[in-house]
Amino acid sequence: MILHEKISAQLPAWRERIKSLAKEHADVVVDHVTVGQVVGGMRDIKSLLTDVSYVDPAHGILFRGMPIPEVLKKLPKARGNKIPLVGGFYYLLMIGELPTKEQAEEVEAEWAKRSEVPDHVYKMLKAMPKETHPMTLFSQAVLALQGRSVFASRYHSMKKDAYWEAALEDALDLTAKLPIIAAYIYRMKYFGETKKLKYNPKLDYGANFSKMMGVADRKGYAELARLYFILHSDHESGNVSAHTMHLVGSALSDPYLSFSAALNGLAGPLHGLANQECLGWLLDVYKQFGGVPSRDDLYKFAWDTLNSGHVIPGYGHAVLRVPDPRYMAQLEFAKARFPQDDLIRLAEMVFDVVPTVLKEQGKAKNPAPNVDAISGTLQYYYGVRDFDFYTVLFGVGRALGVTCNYVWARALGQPLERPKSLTTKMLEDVVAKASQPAQ
Ligand code: CMX
Repeated sequence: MILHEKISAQLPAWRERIKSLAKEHADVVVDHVTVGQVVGGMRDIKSLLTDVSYVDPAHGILFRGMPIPEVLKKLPKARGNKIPLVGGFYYLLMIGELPTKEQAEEVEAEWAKRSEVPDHVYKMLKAMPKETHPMTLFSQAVLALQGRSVFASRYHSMKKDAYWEAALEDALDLTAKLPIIAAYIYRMKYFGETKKLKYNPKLDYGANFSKMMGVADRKGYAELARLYFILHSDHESGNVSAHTMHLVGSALSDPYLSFSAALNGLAGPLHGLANQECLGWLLDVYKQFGGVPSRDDLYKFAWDTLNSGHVIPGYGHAVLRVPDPRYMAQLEFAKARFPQDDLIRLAEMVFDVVPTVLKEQGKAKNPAPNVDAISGTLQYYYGVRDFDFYTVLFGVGRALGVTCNYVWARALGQPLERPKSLTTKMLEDVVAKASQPAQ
C-alpha cells in the first residue's frame, strides 16, 4: 500500500542520517541539564527525536513543518467540505509530504478495509460496570485488540530492519478501528445501545465517526470530527501521551500495548482530561450569572477561582508562549458556523479577560489559552454533552500522531529509552560542589 511504498523509498536516506549522527557526532553537546530541570519534571530538556511534529514556543505546532492554517488549506478535502480528509493528514504525518486527493483516499480506503472490531471487544466493553470511565473503557478496548498485533506475532521471526513494516500494519489496523470503538463507548455508556457499529466504506473517517455517534447535524459534526482529530493528533514527543507511547514502544512492546499506556496518561487532569474541566468552568460561569456575564463579573469570577487555589482550566502551557493555534483554529471554526452561540461568545470573552487575570497573578508563564479551552464547547454545541467522553475524542486524534512516531521509531531503530536517575543527596552534593569557589 501507498504508505508502505513511500516509507520504503525514504528509509535508506533517513537511516544514513541517523547513523551519521549516532556514529560520527555522538559526543556533540545538545543541551545542559540544571537542578531545576531535574526536580522540575525534566522541563524543556532537549532529549527526544521526532520529525512528525514540532512545537515552536512562539508559533505553536508544526505538523511536518507546516502550521495549522497551511495544513487546513492545502490538504485534500472531500467534495463539499472545508476541513481536510483525515486520511490525507495521516499521509502527511507518516510520509512528510502533501498527498494528492487519490493518495488521501487510498489511506481512507485502507482504514475502511481494516475497521471491523472483533466480537470479544464488544463483549468486554458490555461486561464492564456502568460507572467505568470512558477513558478506562477506551484503553481496555485497545488492549483487548493486542492479540491481533502483527508486530507481536512476527516479533520472533522478523529481523530488526522489518520491525517498521509490522508496526505500520498495526498502526493502520488500530487507527482504523478507533472511530467504531469510540462511538460504541459513547452509544453504550450514555444511551444504553449495544448494537455493533459498521463502518461505511463510501464515507471518510470523519463522516463515519459522525454517523456512528448519531448526532443530529451529521455533516457539521463530521467537519468538526475531522478538525478535532487533526488538531489533537500530535504535539511533538515530550507531552505525557506521546512520550508514554514512545517509552513503552522503546521496550518493543507492540503498538496496542504502547497506545493503551498512552491513553492512560492522556486520562490525567493535567493532560487530556483538562478539556472537560474547561467546559465545566465555562458552564459554571454561565450558570452563576444566568447567561453571558459582564466583563467585570467574569474578571471577578476568574480571580475567585485562583483565590480558591484552583487553576483556570484551558489556560497556560508547558511549552507554548502564545495562544495555541489549535485553540485559534477551533475558535475560527465556531465563529464561521455559529458565532451567536452563547458559550462561544462566553469563550471569546474568557479569551479577552483571563490572560489579564493570569498576568496580574504573575505565576503562569503563558497566560494564553491552550487547545482545551474551547474543544469541549464545540462538542457541546453539536449535542455531545457528556463531558467525560471528551478525552476519548482526544485519544482518537492522538492515535494518529503517536502511531506515526511509533512506526518511524522502529524504522530508524530507536533504542530502549533509559535516562539516569540521582538520589536527593547526590543532587545536593552537585549543588554543594557547584557553590565551592573555583580552585
Ligand atoms: N491557572 C492558574 N495557575 C496557573 C495556570 C492556570 N491556568 N497555568 C499555570 N499556572 C501556575 C502553575 O500552577 C504554577 O504554579 P505553582 O508555581 O504554584 O506550581 C505556575 O503557574 C507556573 O506554571 P507554568 O510553568 O506556567 O506551567 P506548567 O508548565 O507548570 O503547567 C499546565 C502547564 C498546562 C499544566 C498549567 O498551565 C495548567 O495547569 N493549566 C490549566 C490546566 C490545563 O489547561 N491543562 C491542559 C494542558 C494542555 C494539554 O496538555 O492537554
